[in-house]
Amino acid sequence: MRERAIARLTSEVLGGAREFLAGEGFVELLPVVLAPVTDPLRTVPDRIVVSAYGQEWHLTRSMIFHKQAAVRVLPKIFTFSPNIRLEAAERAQTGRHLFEFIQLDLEVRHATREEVMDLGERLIVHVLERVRERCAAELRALGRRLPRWAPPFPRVAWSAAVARYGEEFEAALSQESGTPVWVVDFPIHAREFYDREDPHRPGFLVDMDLVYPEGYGEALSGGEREYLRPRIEKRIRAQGLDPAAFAPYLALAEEGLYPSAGFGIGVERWIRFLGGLSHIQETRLFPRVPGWPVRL
Ligand code: ASN
Repeated sequence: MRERAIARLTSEVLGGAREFLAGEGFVELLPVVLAPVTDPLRTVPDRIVVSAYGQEWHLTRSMIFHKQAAVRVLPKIFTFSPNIRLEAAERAQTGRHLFEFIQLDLEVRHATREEVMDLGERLIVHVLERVRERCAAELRALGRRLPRWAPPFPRVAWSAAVARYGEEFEAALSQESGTPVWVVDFPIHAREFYDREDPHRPGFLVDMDLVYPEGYGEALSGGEREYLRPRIEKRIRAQGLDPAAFAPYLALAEEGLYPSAGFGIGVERWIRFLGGLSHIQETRLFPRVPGWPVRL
């Protein structure tokens, strides 16, 4: 039964990720669901804001600001974070979008992009091998043959990917690639204000995405972070956003943030890839697909 196989595979992914990260010295934090400020995500303009106790609360779109706050307390943290992103209903057809999903979000104090890319490769291979080892029956039931990967994965600069495939390069890159592939050095306009601008290449960011092969699209996204208050404020303004809307985060930056780097992996997309599933709705017993009816 597919539902049962996918649920067991999910459990191995969560267990495998926890096992790997514990071995790397990470501490797991409990997630935040409601917050006074959340990820701006300009590509997803609609948001859910609720009023309670005389103030407004955002449903978490990502825990990016909380991750930067958390590495003030512990050097290596991760969390399985529920994210709500009100994607357009047309995105139901991509097979890759849920409007409620879980992201494995991690952050490392004083880390560089290179260090978290290396970590990401080892994490993904660890989980792939654990699933291969422990989910043979489930993979058979799903008709999935897993690939074998040997890091380091190839890299392509954002500008080279655009030159080859155009601005919507992700699908073609994913389709053509035989291994996961890194896309690095996004231009400043393409991402949110918290990714760090490269001090040696103004206008470009020290960030990255990892794209799955076989047409499954984005696996993870992250980078180094801006951490100095004046720079953060400048980046907020440059994107036409109002610094007042980010007051709690700017207050924290005023107290002092560490340099850090990290990334988030969409858990349901990971399961979709590992299970070879055509639509992400199969990854959840209670999926939230944009615009689609729900049973429970
Ligand atoms: N988790 C991502 C990061 O670490 C942010 C996001 O999900 N938008 O950069």
